[in-house]
Amino acid sequence: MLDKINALKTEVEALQASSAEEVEALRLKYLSKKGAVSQLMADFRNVPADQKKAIGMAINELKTLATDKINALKEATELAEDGTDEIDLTRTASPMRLGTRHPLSIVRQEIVSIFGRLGYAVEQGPEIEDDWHVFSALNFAADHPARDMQDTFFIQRNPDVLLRTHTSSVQTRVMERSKPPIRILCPGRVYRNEAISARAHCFFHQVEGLYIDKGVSFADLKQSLLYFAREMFGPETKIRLRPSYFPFTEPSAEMDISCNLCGGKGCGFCKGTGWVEILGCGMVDPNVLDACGIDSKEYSGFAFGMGVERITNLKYRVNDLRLFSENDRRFLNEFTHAH
Ligand code: 2NL
Repeated sequence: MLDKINALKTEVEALQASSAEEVEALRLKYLSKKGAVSQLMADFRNVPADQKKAIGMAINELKTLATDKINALKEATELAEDGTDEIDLTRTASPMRLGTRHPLSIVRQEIVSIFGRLGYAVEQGPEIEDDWHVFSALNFAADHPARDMQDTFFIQRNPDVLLRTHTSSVQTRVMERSKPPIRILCPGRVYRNEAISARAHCFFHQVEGLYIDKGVSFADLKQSLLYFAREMFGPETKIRLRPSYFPFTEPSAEMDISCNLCGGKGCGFCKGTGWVEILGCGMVDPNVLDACGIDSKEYSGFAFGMGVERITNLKYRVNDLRLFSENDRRFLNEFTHAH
């Protein structure tokens, strides 16, 4: 009988299992009521008294060995089934969640690309500016309301260090340092001292454009902006210009496009008018050219400015400005396939 027990010990030590079912089969085979160990216990009654001690110990050892071995196999197969102790190198990689471009970047890039096709080069400049480049060179009167503490952020209470309120300051700098022809596009962040709401924020993004050369006319402005509107909002888009006022342009106009929601019939979005405003524009005021060292008798130009948020709202129907700066993934992920 000892030989039989020792043979079982060797067998048990060599046990292998690769699934929970196999482990359970082994448990039944060795440790259940009808298993090998119980069988030995039953046979134990017939063991002669002088051998009972040795055989009893041997059976107990076998039982402990089988219990430990089967428990170890059980643990190992459970780990393997969890996938935590083994890496399957043949498995396809899990799909990676790609980041998304910010909607304002998508739209800014599209604006830059459209005007790029008309020959406009991108220029950038500082966000912290001085009075001359933001206001004085651009024909803002000394008492113009935009210079007011209420609207502009000043830095360290110094009236000559301020956050730009429009990207025109970049154009001032380009005009000062270069000779026409000038054909530039200035995308950038601008700041206004306003209470934050769904419709206003203390910063927003602008793209301004400037074209200066000999003989540039209002007809050039109209045709360039019509091209932009059709590229941006579709070939059926119509434009209309309404007279307006800006300190740096004369004449000035605001441009509407035919409502891209109802196609111009009139709907809630365009308040029944069939038109929505998208930008401001005009012929550069001769005072601005002269202030920047460009002879207004020789050269003329047009300029325009638009809010990137406004264009994005029109294109993607975002109705709350705050969404653009909260970086909520649920919002940003909507633009995964936009570009
Ligand atoms: C708007 C209107 C505009 C300009 C910006 C400009 C710049 C220079 C000279 C003349 Cl250096 N004009 N910029 C002109 C007309 C309108 O912006 O509604 N922007 C959001």
